[in-house]
Formats: sequence, C-alpha cells, structure tokens
Amino acid sequence: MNSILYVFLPCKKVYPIGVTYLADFIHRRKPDVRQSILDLSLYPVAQRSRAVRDAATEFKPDLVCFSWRDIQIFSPHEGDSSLEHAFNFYFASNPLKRIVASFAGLQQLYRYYSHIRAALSYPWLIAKEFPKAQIMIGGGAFTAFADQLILKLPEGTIGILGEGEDAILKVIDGQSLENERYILREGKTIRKGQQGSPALLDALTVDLPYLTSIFPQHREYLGESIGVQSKRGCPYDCAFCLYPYIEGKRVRYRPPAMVVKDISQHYHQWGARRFWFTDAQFITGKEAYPQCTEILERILAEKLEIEWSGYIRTSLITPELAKLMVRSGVGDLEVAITSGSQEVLNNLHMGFKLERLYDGCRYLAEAGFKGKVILNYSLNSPKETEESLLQSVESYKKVASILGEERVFPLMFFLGIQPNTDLEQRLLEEGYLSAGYNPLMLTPTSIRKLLYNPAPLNSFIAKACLRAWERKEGSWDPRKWTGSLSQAPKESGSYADKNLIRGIEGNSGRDALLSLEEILRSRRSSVNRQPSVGAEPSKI
Ligand code: B12
Ligand code: SF4
Repeated sequence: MNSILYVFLPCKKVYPIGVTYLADFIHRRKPDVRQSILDLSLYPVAQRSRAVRDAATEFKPDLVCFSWRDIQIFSPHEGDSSLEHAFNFYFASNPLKRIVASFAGLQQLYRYYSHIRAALSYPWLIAKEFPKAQIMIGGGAFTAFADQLILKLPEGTIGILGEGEDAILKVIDGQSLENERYILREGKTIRKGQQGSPALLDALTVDLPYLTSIFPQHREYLGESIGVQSKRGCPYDCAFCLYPYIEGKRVRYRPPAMVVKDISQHYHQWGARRFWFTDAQFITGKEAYPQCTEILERILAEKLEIEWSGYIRTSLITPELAKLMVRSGVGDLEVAITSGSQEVLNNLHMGFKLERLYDGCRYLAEAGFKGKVILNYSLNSPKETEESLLQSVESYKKVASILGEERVFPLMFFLGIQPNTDLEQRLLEEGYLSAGYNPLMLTPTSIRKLLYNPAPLNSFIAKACLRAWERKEGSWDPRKWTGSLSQAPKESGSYADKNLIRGIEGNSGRDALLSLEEILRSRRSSVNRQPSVGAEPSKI
C-alpha cells in the first residue's frame, strides 16, 4: 500500500492529535507512503460527504483511516445543558418544565442519532464508491463502543482498539494483525485480536514541517490548544474510568526531550502558546516524577512562554513540582476530587487520600498558582450517604479556603456508566443494568440509568442542582446546546475543555453544593424534631 488518507470524523473542534501521531509514525518508517489528513469537523454538516468524496477522488488512497474521537450526549456534567434537561425531565415538580425538558431531550436524541448515522455514512461512502480502498477505523469513541459500531460498518473494515501505530504499519506491510487489538466482522462472525506487547514510545516525536505539508487545515488550529502526549497508560483502577482500558495499565514514557521538542516546534513554527498534555494522567505516580520534572524544567530552560494543562493527580503534587508547574505556565486545572468522603473514594478504588489532595492544593497555593481549579464531584456514587454528601460540601469549603474561593469552581460531574469499566461490571452483577444492554441505545429509561444518580439520594441532589441552575439561568434554558457533537460557536476562555466553561461561568456547582447542604441540614433538624418519621427522600 502506498497511500493513506486519514479522516478525522466530526466532533466539537479539537486538535486531531491522534491522526497527526499516526501519520508521523508511518512517515518515519515508510517515507515513500503518501499521506493526507482531512478534518471533517471543520466542514459544515452538508458539505462533509462531498469533502470525503473529493479527497478520495483526488488522493486515490489505498488505505482510508477513519478516526472517531467522541460519541457523547447527556454528558454527566453541568457544562452540558443536556444534564439539566434530563434532571428537569425526571425530577422537576412543575409539569410544564417536564414537558419543555422532554421536547429539548427529544431534539438532543435526534441530533445524537443523526450524528452517529452521519459518521457511519462516510466509511460506507468509501466502501461503495472506492471499493478498492481498505478501510480502517480507530479512536477513543470507536474503542469505547467497538462491539456495537463494528456491526454498523461495512464488512471488511478493520477496527483497532487503543493505539494504532503498529496496526497501520502491519496493514501497509500486509502482515498479520493477530498481536493487535483488532476487531473485524465477517458476515455475522466477529473476530478479535489481543495486543501483544504495546509499543514503546522512545522514538515518538513529531516532524512538524512534514505534518504541516499533509494537513493544510492545520491553520484552523493556530491559536488553539494543541495536544501533546507525554506518556501512555494509567496504573490506577478508578471504577468508572475507561482510560486504562484504552491505553493499558502499564505506563510508557516519552523521553522529556522529545515531548518538549514537540512543544517547541509548535511554539516556534505555528505560534502555539496553549498546550494540553493528553495523558490519561500527567503524574501517574512517584515513578513519573523524574519525567514530569524534566519536562517542566526543559520548558523553562527553552524559555517557552506557554500555558499548559492536563489531567493531574493533585494528591501527587510535591512542593518542588508545584513550583515548577507554576513557573512553567500551568493554567487552569480540572481536579477530580469525586467525593469528600474517603470511604466513597476507596469504594471506587480511586487510590488517593483526601489529605494528600489538600496538600497538593496547598503546595500550589504556596507556589503562587493563579489559575482556576474545576473541582469535579460525582455525587451519589456507590456507598454515598447523607453524611458523605455533607463531607463533599466540607471538602469544597476546604479546597476553597486553601486556594481562594474565587479560584475554585465545583462542578457536578455525575458518574457516567461506560462499557468495559469496573463500575459497569458491578452494576451488571447487581442487576442495575441488564446483560446485553446496548450503551449506544438511548431511551428515557437508559439515560436515567447511565447518568448514575440512583434512589434514594437522587431527588435531594437533583433538587439542589435544579435550584442552583434555575437561580443562574432562569427556569427556561436560553443556552445553546453545547454537547460534544454540536458545532460550538467561538467561545472565550482559555481552558481547553470548552464544554466545562459554562459550568464554571455561573459557578452554579457551588450553589448546588450549598443548596444540598441546606436541604440535608433542614431535613436532619426536622427528623430530629420528629424521631419516629422514616426517611422518604423522594417526597422532599
Ligand atoms: C485528553 C482528552 C481530552 C482533552 C483534549 C485536550 C486536547 N487539546 O486535545 C479534553 C479535556 C479537552 C477532552 C474533552 C472531551 N473529551 Co476527551 N479525552 C481525552 C483523553 C484522555 C486522551 C485523548 C488523546 O488526545 N489521546 C492522545 C492521542 C495521541 O490518542 P488518540 O487521539 O486516542 O489516538 C490514538 C488512538 O485512538 C488510535 N487511533 C486514533 N484514530 C485512529 C484511526 C485508526 C484507523 C487507527 C487504526 C487508530 C486510531 O491511534 C492513536 C495514536 O496511538 C481520552 C481518553 C483516553 N485515554 O484516550 C478522552 C476521550 C477521547 N474523551 C472523551 C470525551 C467524550 C470527551 C468530551 C466529549 C467530554 C464531554 N462531554 O465534555 C470532551 C469534548 C471533546 C471535544 N471534541 O472538544 C471520550 C470519548 C469516548 C466517548 N464516550 O465518546 C474519551 C475516550 C474519554 C472517555 N470518556 O472514555 N478530552
Ligand atoms: S480516573 Fe484518572 S487516575 Fe483513575 S484510572 Fe482514570 S485516568 Fe487513571
């Protein structure tokens, strides 16, 4: 095979780092293979099929690699209005609000299904109009829903779960994929492969002039946050998280010099100033300290005046790392505290102590951190009680007292149940989910289940959230739908995850926590006055 066309399937605009790494990797090993990258997110919906057809006609690829990053609606967090519609639909006491929410929900469902249908239509277009081209598909969303999606793709499409470098190389060379995480449909039979040893990342660095030449649309990302991967894999076991399934549990590091070379090339050649470490976890444990430290020291030594962010375990921040982080330009951070109860955290296998998380925040404050911290709470996780909910409110107050109230933005980020996670497994065993359920099939009942917020605490929590959101927005939702599949308007704010910005703009998470505290405390005092009355939370 001599030519590869990469098609980044549409999602909310985000730098398509995965395909850039794939194209770069192939170029280093097979410089004679022609390559081109097409980012469909940058085209209006009506022009996308034509863009695929034109690119394939002009480029005549032997291999078309589709990259599917996101499929998500009803994001379980308050940065997305779909959560509010869902809560209004399930919990609002005013019937009018329920009706309005049901119409908004239907509209979102329609968009969700049409988006999936449209994304699937591009591989079908290639299969019908360019039957000689081999089709491959991969990416985060494909990995998450491979079992469901492979049934909807043209027969013969090679699906790859997780990283794709070696698999594409093997397809080009006509080698067997038996040691890769592939999935393939032959009639009604599905064949799968197991990854042997995952690739080491010691030679991975981007040749930016080459990339620039095969990705003319890169101009659209000048001024945007650019993804950089410094390691792959996460050794933790957080029950709800899919990242170890996607990237593996073994951590593989890229040499710091190469990571910073990537940053420096984008800085000098594209003028990029904002970067996001796309690692599942930037500080994966104490073993990662030397790499993280060297990356930050090199950013400083090369005088790269950037703002960077990433997923960071605050509990692993040391005073020295905090100083380096601040000096090297750390921006806003998203911290998944999840709960203020150590018991709830332990039950989710989160693997950190709250006290260490507070220490990390303290070190950041002492180092002069001036960014915002989005503090994600997954209220109503398994083992949640009224007491542990109050502990979550206290934990917010504690972090706010350390970093300053004006810097800390709690965000309600409910547990979303994802396939191939420990949480999904537990809920299947408990009968909360039924075996063989389709995670892509959304109905009012399945949405309610997948946005994990079970009885009996659900109604207090929903009430507190709705009260807070209503106060901020009015009872009619004037906002645009901001789900990942929408074409977002230009937004302000420097945080890379624009979806979350709205959640922090009104600081409604703070209000939700404080409302929850109010509801729970007043409930407690009324229960204390009438000791014989049992708990009937759903009536509150
Ligand atoms: C970093 C990250 C973010 C950052 C991105 C910052 C940035 N500037 O890039 C932020 C925080 C902004 C973010 C936001 C969101 N994210 Co995110 N994100 C990730 C994360 C952790 C890494 C993605 C990444 O860039 N990896 C590094 C690159 C190199 O890898 P890659 O792109 O996956 O490509 C590799 C492979 O996938 C594969 N591959 C890719 N394409 C192809 C094609 C072929 C043919 C082959 C063979 C292989 C292949 O090979 C590549 C190289 O090895 C993943 C989880 C994970 N661990 O993968 C979630 C993930 C991709 N995100 C996800 C989601 C849903 C979102 C949001 C929509 C969440 C929300 N509702 O708000 C938003 C919106 C994103 C957007 N479009 O704007 C989901 C997608 C799955 C799904 N359910 O649809 C994931 C998988 C997390 C999860 N829930 O499990 N995200
Ligand atoms: S939540 Fe973070 S630390 Fe936990 S498994 Fe996922 S990536 Fe790793």
